[in-house]
Amino acid sequence: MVVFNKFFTSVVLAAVFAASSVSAAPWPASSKHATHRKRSLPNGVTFETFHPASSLETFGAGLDHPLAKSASQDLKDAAVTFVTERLNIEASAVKHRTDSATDIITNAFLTQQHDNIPFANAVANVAFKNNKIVSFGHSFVKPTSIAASTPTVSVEDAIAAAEKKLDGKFNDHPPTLEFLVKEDNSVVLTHVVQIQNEEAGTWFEAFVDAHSGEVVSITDFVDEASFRVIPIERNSVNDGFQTIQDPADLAASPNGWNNDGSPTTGNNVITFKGTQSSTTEQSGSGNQFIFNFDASRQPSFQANLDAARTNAFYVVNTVHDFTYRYGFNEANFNFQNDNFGRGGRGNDRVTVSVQDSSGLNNANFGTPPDGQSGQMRMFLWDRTNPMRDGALENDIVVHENTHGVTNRLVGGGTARCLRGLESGGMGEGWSDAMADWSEKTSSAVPDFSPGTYVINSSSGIRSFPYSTSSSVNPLTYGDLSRLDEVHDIGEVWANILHNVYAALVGAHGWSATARTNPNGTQGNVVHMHLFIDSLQLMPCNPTFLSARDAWIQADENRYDGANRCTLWRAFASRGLGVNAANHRDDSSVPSGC
Ligand SMILES: *[C@@H]1O[C@H](CO)[C@@H](O)[C@H](O)[C@H]1NC(C)=O
Ligand SMILES: *[C@@H]1O[C@H](CO)[C@@H](O)[C@H](O)[C@H]1NC(C)=O
Ligand SMILES: [Ca+2]
Ligand SMILES: [Zn+2]
Repeated sequence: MVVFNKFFTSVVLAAVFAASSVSAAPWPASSKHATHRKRSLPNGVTFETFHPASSLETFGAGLDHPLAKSASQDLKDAAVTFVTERLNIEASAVKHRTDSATDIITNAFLTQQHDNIPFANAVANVAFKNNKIVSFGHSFVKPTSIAASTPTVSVEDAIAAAEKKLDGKFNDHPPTLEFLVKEDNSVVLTHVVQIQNEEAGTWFEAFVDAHSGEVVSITDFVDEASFRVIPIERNSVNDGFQTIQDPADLAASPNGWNNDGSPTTGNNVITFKGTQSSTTEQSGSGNQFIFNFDASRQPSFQANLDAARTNAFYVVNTVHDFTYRYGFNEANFNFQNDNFGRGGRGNDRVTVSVQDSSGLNNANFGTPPDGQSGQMRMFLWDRTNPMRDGALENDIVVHENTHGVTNRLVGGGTARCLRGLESGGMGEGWSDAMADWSEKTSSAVPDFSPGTYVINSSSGIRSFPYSTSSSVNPLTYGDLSRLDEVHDIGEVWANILHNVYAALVGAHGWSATARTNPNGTQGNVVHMHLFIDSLQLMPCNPTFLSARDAWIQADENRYDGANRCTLWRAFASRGLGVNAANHRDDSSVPSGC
């Protein structure tokens, strides 16, 4: 406990840690959005997970880092020293886990630790630009007690307990030993093991108390959709197929998407039905995948199945390539089998199961940590006859794929950092916002409704179209006080980002080559840079407020704050003004805007 004595004596810390003393603050019930999430598992078990509150400090043009003037210029050391000084804790309580670099910043990811054992849910991220610190996110805690560091329950017994509780099988991913902070800030020692159930489509990381054998928490890697080749900018079968020559972006996929002669399997993605050996063969040599979709027949009709596997292959590769251009690359935890020696962990291309038999009228995406494949499952929809195939509605495929992007970019590849209710809600929002971005064909910003094809209705699957009109879509930040489901919360965030996009395109115009050229000055290019950059600045389990601050700082980092007022006005127009807090709207902007 010596390590944490300073927590109790420091006055400065009262402010820094106010956010993590959950039990002490008489907050509105909705404040639990940031720190908790309830889940009901398919086997009837319910779990409420706890995620220590996180905060984000941004520093504009940057602070000098503690080692800037010393002999050691090592950013790892600088990050550790900065965190220990800022939080007034011992260096032995901080562990550097990994870092990543973009074209403008370097991010160090750290964990709280005790006896050299990392904390799973108390983490930090420090971003550097030009040798200065531009932002600091963290969820470190002041433990009330810490369990003994040597397990008294074996990992085998922990696996057995997790398999039983979560109704699945251990998947052989190597278990780890980590501390876990509970809601009362007591800290338990846990065996962390992955449990999957292929038929039920579940995939969990279980935290099993290494002294009591109890399953104390989970990470649910699967983002469920809950939705009440077609060129990427078109949406579905209804907008027409087109034969596209050589769509791979060789800057992002140097060997192309697949080899001549090979089926729908490549370095970034494999699409199949049932088992991974059931891919679609080329219809002709030279990477031809030309299948004539027949709308009058069921999805199981051979040409329709081949069209679905081909379209999903095309869309997931396209998302791989354009997000790569904006920084979701090997070193930033993307999905590829071969990383060509450019950092990060490979062997984790996206696996896409089309017409997956485990569900209907839905889709989902399982995002494990960097180095394990993302798993997309696309289902059929039975609202029409013939049924419709989710793999043939691009906004659904892009939505699912984007769960992988956001879960990997926030928190440095652990896939643990969008698991609270509010952060999980933003995960849903980003997924719709990415689909919104990818379907634009001009500087116009029409209302956007995902899921129109699968349910055969122009209203789509959300409550309101995303819109710049408050009468079409009235959602604002303040609605979080009454919403408690991730897709509902996601609608608020996606609508805010729709308005941010409109403001940026209004200010800077629109580029038709944004997907392959990130160097443009146009608004859609700026939007995607800030979208991807901000994910890398956010703390683990961000809130709407810290996410907004990350966008503002991302603009400072990349554009010297050129869009600061544009962004503030757009956020404030939907309730996220400078004085927004505790799910209460505020429309004010900083002075000078
Ligand atoms: C889709 O909706 C339209 C308009 O309501 C209807 O005419 C059409 O038959 C529907 N298609 C299917 C496949 O149900
Ligand atoms: C964008 O700029 C970078 C750096 O100047 C350059 O390497 C890259 O080729 C450019 N990309 C395009 C598509 O022009
Ligand atoms: Ca990877
Ligand atoms: Zn989703």
